[in-house]
Amino acid sequence: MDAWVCQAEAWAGRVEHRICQQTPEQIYLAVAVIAVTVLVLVAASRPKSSKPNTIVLCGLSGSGKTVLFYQLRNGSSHQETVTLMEHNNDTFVLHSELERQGKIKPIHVIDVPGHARLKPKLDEVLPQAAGVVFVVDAQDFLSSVQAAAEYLYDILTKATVLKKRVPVLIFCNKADKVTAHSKEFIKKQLEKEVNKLQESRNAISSADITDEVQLGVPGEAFNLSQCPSKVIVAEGAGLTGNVSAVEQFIREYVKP
Ligand SMILES: Nc1nc2c(ncn2[C@@H]2O[C@H](COP(=O)(O)OP(=O)(O)O)[C@@H](O)[C@H]2O)c(=O)[nH]1
Ligand SMILES: [Mg+2]
Repeated sequence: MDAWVCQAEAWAGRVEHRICQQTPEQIYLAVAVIAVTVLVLVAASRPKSSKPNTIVLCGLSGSGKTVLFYQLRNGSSHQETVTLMEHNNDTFVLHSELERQGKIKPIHVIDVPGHARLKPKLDEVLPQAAGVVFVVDAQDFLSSVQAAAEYLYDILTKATVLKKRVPVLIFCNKADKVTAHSKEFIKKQLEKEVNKLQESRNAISSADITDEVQLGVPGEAFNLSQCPSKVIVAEGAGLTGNVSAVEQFIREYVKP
């Protein structure tokens, strides 16, 4: 044991002697090298922050989600075996980016069927969402405006969407049809319907006090820009490949 202590003391003495021989610059440099090495090692050993790369496609049945899904993935609207209840869920590089050089981050896209029976699926997928694409049938819009507004309201008031301010793109689909409504019209109508929904829900909930979420500013007509989440309205057509608004939205929130 004594031999060990002697040995250690001799070593310490030698190290001290060596350090004394160095210039202050050399000592600073050595300390800096050690500090940088430690920092690099700590940074490398930390788990990588996993930013969400999931985009949720939702909207009423028939709005064009599945066609949009194939357009984003395959660059064509051609669908593989489709059954009504099946949902498409895949991770891929956008078709429009296949030609691009370098490493491109793939995107996880989930097509949530609009069928009411499958709505619980939304609660399952929304917590992982980097963005939501809410598809609206711009041609057949007026016959389904109430249902569409209810669905949109549901999404905008989900706790996870509010908390994480998940951005939402309202994609007015089927713009290839001459009779399709404009995105400005659709936005106004949806706001009007959401306003009505909010008023009727407030009337009910003020009777028995609940902690119902309030979208927008009390006493003011509802406007999508009042939502905590960023809500964008754009138009296009999945069927004809006019989906650049969706691709831009995806790339804004899932960086390549
Ligand atoms: N004209 C036109 N029809 C579309 C477009 N997108 C989808 N459709 C049609 O709308 C119907 C429903 O599409 P689908 O993708 O199955 O809707 P989903 O129920 O939301 O998945 C199909 O007949 C599609 O061919 C579009 O951009 N333009
Ligand atoms: Mg579908």
